[in-house]
Amino acid sequence: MNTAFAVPAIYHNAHVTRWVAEVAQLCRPDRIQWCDGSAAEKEALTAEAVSLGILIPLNQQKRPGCYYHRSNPNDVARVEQCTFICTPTPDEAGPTNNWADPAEMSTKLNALLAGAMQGRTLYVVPFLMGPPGSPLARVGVELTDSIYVVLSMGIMTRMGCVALEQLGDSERFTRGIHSMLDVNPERRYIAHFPNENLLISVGSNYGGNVLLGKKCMALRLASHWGRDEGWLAEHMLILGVESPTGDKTFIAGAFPSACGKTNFAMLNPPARFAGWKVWTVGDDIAWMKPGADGRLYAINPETGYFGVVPGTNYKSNPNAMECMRKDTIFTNVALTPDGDVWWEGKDEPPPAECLDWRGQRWTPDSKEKAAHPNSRFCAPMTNNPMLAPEVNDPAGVPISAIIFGGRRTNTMPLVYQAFNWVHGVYVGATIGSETTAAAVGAVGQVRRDPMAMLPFCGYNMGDYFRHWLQMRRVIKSPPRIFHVNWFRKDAAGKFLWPGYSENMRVLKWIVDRCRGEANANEALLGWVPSAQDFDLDGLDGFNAERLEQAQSTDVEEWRREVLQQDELFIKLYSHLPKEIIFQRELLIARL
Ligand code: OXD
Ligand code: MN
Repeated sequence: MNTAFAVPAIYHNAHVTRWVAEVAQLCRPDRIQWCDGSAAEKEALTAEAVSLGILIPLNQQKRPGCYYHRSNPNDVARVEQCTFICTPTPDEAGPTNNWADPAEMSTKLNALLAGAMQGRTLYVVPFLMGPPGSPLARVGVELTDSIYVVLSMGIMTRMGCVALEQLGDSERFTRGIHSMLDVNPERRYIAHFPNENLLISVGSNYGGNVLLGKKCMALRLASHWGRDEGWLAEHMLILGVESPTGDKTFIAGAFPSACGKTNFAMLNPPARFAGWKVWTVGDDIAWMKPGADGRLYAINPETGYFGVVPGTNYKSNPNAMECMRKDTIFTNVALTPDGDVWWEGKDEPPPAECLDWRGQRWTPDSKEKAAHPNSRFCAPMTNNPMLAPEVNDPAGVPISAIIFGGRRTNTMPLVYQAFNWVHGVYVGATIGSETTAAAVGAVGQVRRDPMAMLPFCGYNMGDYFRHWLQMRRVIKSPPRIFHVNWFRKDAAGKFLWPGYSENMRVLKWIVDRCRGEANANEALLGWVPSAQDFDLDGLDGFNAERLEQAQSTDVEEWRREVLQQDELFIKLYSHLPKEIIFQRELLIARL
């Protein structure tokens, strides 16, 4: 090994160094950089990224520490058709995943990786998912040829020495290999090898495909670990609601991509709720394990937000706006002449001219959007004014409620509570949402997205439902389960519910239900609030009648809904737990 490959002392784990040498031999980088996660390293890497044109510094007076990145226009979202679960049999991956034979996929990817890093640097990026010392935390090492990935991993994870310390001499770490290759959709694969605890991602440089700690490890691989070890790895936000008397209630929530999950995780209570606070623990992923007291405890494995930018403003998400004021990497938004960023839905009106996400001149008359609909900000969670102090607690936070939701123009009421855990699992298993720009594909169609995990569950979804059902046995005090829909419209096409900070009213009812302080009526779908139980005070243009409309159950729409569920159930038939089918029967009987 030449001196450029000399290993720093902190890399004393022989399993890591041996594997890096193997991968280097295959990919043949010019250099290896062993990352330590220090501030000096970040500064040097940032300077290098700027000199290479990968990052453009933004106006440092306005946005200190902020940088701008444009992706390849062919590489702007997760690509589910290129995402593979490589289990020994297709049945294990299930019909909702793309399966590939592990040996065949390995051969194909090794051929693509051979010599792929010539002329490039291989960065060794050790990272820790979860608070140091947490029994739930896991270590990964990503080997990548992208500086953008290294800098983003530095924001999204506990990166560097802290991960190596947690790992010690253990060989138990997730191995992740990433090469951009030539960023060609024809050679784009995001492959998961659960049995080898291995991830290989090639041909992309888009966050969801390449920040391997996130969707790939913390959801697709971790869902396997959760199943085998009796815990849950979920596509969920975690928030804490603090009452004026200081009581805190922690809630997890699953919403399909781009349903306003980050907004909800950072909700600012409206004036009506003086003295109430909402704290963010996480905005995307929750790892949840039963504690000794019989409750479910959750950690956020991440340390940053990789959120959708368009539509974010001081009304929809003031805390996210604060997050983006410093030390943030923006990708694919628009660049203004004064070195700031702009996007559709920002508070300020469009600039007279700017450069769009492709780098082309844009004016308000342009037909195309200035920012890509899936443009992102990547910001450290410590920028969030409402970051929960418990976020680094190795024990996690006790979860009192789980909320499922989707983007539905009709059918789904504003809020209802499942009758019990099994019913709640059915409610989560059947969520549907109208598709958005977060993934490649058609926009606006209802897609079944069980527990918002359709693109992220690394094994057979039928078995995943069974695992959820079985978890009831080990959680003595299970969280209450709710379903919400902020997006229902009236006959005139107007949103029924004002949403945004007013979602606090729904949250308040949920918190009160968990604490045994609010009544509910038994309805067709579950327990629902009556107008007396639901705080409507000071809500402009939303009254008890509007609430009734937002809460109404249209039996015809529900007949259609139940029939649509069949599509998923038939697909999963051979693995579908009978409890799910019984719950559907019970619902049909109630209808
Ligand atoms: C995400 C997603 O980027 O869910 O978080 O697509
Ligand atoms: Mn997500």
